[in-house]
Amino acid sequence: MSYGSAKAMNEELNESFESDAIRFESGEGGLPKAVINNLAGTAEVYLHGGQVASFQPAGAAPVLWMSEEAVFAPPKPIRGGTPVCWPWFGPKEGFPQHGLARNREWSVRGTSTMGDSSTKLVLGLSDDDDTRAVWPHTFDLELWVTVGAQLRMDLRTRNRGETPVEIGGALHTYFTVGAIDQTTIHGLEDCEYLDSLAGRERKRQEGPIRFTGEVDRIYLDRSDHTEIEDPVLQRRIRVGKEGSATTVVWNPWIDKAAAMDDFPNDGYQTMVCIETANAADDVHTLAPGEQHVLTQIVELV
Ligand code: TA6
Repeated sequence: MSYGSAKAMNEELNESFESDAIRFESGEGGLPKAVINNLAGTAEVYLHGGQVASFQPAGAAPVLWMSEEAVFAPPKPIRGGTPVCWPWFGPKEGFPQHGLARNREWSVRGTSTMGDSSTKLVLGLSDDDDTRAVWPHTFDLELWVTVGAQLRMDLRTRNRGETPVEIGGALHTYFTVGAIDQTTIHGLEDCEYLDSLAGRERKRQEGPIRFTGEVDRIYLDRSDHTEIEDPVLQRRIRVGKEGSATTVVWNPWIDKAAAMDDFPNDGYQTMVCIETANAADDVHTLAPGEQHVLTQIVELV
């Protein structure tokens, strides 16, 4: 995006949507972003990919992790925050991994201040010739981002076609931790999972999750939340969810981190992904006109 067009776009967006708590400006790579700042918290959301890039409750350290080597150049997805994986999670023969939503520009559909003084931003993506060439369906997708002491993301899919459509995906959130080898994930004890490092072999989680190597698992998890225990940053992050029966846990560890060009070699030490998903068999078949909402709620507890 050229500087001139980005400047004009931000001026137009601010004319329509700016308030005391939200404004639009050029971010990394000159890409347009919403900057949300209210008494309870701050966040930045890029229109590219409809991607929350940061979240920080008032008085706390940043909660989301962003790669220092992230590339802000469409169509490459931004490495950090919450990439929106949709309408599928993971690899799909002949299609882009994690779907088509995270490498396209979303539009701003509205902003509002909620009763509790949190700030809500609504972004939208609907089908066009380009998306239909990749995935031949008519849809409307909205991401509602609500920022306060919590970060709430609601991903709402509506099937606007004449035939049923199968929808999967994930809110693929990267969290900052002080040290991965001292981090514990609670809430998935005794849960079955598919081990993506072993051909999605079905296994069972013994006790809380700790990290001594690469972890890439789809937990068949119907509970409503997990928690990240971080003794280094002396905090616990609660990751609540609705509309999801699978939770993905991922840390690339040394070799996978070194293999990614937009990920620092030592970046694995201070991040973990907890992804609120509709992955594997946890997909939704929507009749024409039907909708599905996938929700993730992040807060310090
Ligand atoms: O969420 C885990 C995962 O599916 C891993 O297998 C890894 O591929 C990660 O997503 C990141 O995928 P990306 O396409 O963003 O590099």
